[in-house]
Amino acid sequence: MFKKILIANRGEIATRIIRACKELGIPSVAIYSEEDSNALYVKKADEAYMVGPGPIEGYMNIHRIVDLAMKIGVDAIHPGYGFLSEKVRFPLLCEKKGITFIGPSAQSIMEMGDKVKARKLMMKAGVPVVPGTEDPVDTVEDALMWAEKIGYPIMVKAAGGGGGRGLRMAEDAKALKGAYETAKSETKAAFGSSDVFLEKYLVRPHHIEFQILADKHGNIIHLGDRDCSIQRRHQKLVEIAPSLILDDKLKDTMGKAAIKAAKAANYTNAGTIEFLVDDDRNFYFLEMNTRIQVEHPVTEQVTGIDLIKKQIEVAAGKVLDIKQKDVKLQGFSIECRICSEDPKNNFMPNSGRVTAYYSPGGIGVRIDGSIYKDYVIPDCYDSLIVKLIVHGSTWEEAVARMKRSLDEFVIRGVKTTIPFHQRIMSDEDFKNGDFDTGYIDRKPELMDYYEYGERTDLVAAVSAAIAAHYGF
Ligand code: MV4
Repeated sequence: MFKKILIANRGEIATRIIRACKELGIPSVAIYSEEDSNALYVKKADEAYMVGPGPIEGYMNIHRIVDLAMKIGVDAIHPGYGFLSEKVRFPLLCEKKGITFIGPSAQSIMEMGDKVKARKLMMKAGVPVVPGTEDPVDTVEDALMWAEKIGYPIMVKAAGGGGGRGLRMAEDAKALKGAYETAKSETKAAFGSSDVFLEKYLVRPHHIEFQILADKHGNIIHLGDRDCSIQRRHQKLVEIAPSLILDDKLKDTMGKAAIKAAKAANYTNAGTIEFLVDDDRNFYFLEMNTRIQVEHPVTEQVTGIDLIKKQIEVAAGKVLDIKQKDVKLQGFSIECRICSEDPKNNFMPNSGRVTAYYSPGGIGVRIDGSIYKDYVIPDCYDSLIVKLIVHGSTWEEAVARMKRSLDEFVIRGVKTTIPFHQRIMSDEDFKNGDFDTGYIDRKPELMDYYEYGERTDLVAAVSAAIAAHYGF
């Protein structure tokens, strides 16, 4: 096993990884920027080192991080999500310096990072992909020709994109000309490569993903599915496990396809296969995420498997000690991403001092967080501050549990997405499992909720009534 693990990340995921290290009895090392000097994860780690300069650059400086790791006797690095987690150079440098990267190989990251390569690999492996082009489309004439074959509406996608970046939709040939040209010119600047490809545009699909776990000895299993359809501008808001819309037979088929996909990518460690599912329950490979994801806890809650510990174990070369038949999903789990944002102001990030913090608890409640009372939330990082995760034996119990946990949750000083999540938990469509990727956009009524302290009109009216009654 590893002697010491460095966490090349910050915030809630750094805390999450430190917890796994502690349970495994492995010392953990945090790195932090000046802005993160008072962060919770820095206090929780066994050792912590400031990296800089600047709020972001320090976390992205692979040479500095690897040099530090070597100097202090670290033999493995966990990248978390974001930052260096999907940079091909990072595992390559780690390998060169004899440090284990807790994640997949550089080769897998590179292949899955190129969405054209990934699609090709999946087609070859017999995993269904969204109907579209097999190769990059180099001219507008080719785009028009392919679009006729595929059928409108068409999605133009950047090969180097992913996660909602570099997407353009076109309803007809006229729109496609514009969409193709903009996509092409934007792509070069944003992703280095100017390759774009076409896919049939699926209307309001469900986003269903499968968690994969693979060791270095050829054992690959899946840990069931998550429905991540509730998103806004490609930011996930609520994630659930397992999904409510698939029957057991389809889940089994998709799970097997996910394993086939991971095998085709020669995959090791934890990863996710994303599928789009249409109203007729056709499923299509969308992309593979070669990292641990923000929403991994919902899978942990329904499987009882600690994904971070498994990542560490398989990275150390251990044989996966779970067989597919041993993976049993129990009940339902929901995660609400609590962000320091104001949903009513276009989800504008909100920073500053947390003046009060009371977190929920009780049966089936889990908090993966990074804040505390008097902590000052910096304005230079992602606005995700806490993940509230619940587990229930039924869907109804999980929803009720999430609602009461949100009701218990007090965070003051910054606006958060808590009241917005409370509104979703009371929504009939949500409760009925009736949601897809168009859910947030087509339901403006979700913005009808009251912020803490917002109803000063009621306070004034009640005061006036009392005053009138007593004749003040
Ligand atoms: C699509 C699509 C419809 N048709 N591709 C957005 C994120 C990126 N991973 C791919 N995305 C989509 N690709 C085709 N051919 C619709 C989306 C999409 C979406 C996907 C998953 C979750 C939320 C979404 C919200 C809007 C659009």
